[in-house]
Amino acid sequence: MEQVPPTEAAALLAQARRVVVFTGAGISAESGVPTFRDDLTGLWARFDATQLATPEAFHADPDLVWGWYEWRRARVRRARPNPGHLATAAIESLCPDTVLVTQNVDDLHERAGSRSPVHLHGSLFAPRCIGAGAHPAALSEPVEDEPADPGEGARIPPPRCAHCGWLVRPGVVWFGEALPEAALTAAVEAAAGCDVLLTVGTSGVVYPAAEIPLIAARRGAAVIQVNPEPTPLDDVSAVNLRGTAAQVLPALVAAARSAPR
Ligand code: BV8
Repeated sequence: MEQVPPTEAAALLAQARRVVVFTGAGISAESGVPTFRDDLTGLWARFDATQLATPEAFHADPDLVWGWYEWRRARVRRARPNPGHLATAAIESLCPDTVLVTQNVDDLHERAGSRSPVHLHGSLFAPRCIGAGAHPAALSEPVEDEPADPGEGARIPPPRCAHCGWLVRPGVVWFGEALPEAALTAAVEAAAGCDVLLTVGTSGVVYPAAEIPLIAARRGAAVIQVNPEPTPLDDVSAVNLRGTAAQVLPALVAAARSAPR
């Protein structure tokens, strides 16, 4: 794929009628939220995320897995959206027909002002019971005298469903589980119809989510990648902006605002 000079990225974005922004864990890294590539610590150090984020891990040791998600939820609650999240929300104003598709389970896009991100892998803030009813479960809100952070490696017994008594599980998509059909359909349709797909902070290795930028490229969209490291998406990207989300995205949006439309 011919590499277009970075200054062209702003022109591509300015002239786009339909935009998809596709984000991964990297966009939340500068908010202090660990990515999936980061090594796990504490009790979880002997695992990698792809082993813990599975139904088998939860079945084998619900306290260990629920503790990991409570620790992650506490990290996200303490985090703030970074300039990368804010610039992503600004793109939605620059180009009204923008669809934000995220693989992330945090709520930093929403807290940065993005209207309705498509969450392909669910949310840390939507636990549900494992019973047939998949009843939504209330989150344990942090109370003043409780430690804001349950501590790395905390084993925490998952709550029980108030409706049916089954265990409550995180409301995320684990490895080996199907993605929510409506979210995946919306993401595929947006990718198939966009002029520009901006992919930010993803290693592009987890499927079927990793298919989204490829669908856009196959349908002739210009893919712009923001990532400090090379990824499998380098080959389909018209522009590879080697840098971090918080550094690159605000500059890209500012340049797009002043570029001819
Ligand atoms: C499924 C939620 C089938 C949980 C996650 C082919 C087709 C279909 C499936 C497969 C397939 N091949 C293999 C599979 C199986 C599997 C898979 O893809 N495995 C991988 C490991 C090979 N896929 C699945 O299991 C999926 N389900 O296929 O079901 C099915 C169908 C019908 C019925 C039943 C079953 C489900 C996958 C979803 C798993 N859940 N998250 C949780 O969060 O706990 S995945 C999780 O990891 C993320 O959500 C994300 O999607 C993925 C990768 O993370 P990234 O976001 O890319 O982040 P990562 O850490 O990897 O990389 C960070 C990047 O950011 C790096 O590139 C780094 O350079 C960059 N970066 C760092 N700092 C910055 C930065 N960039 C910018 N700025 C910075 N500051």
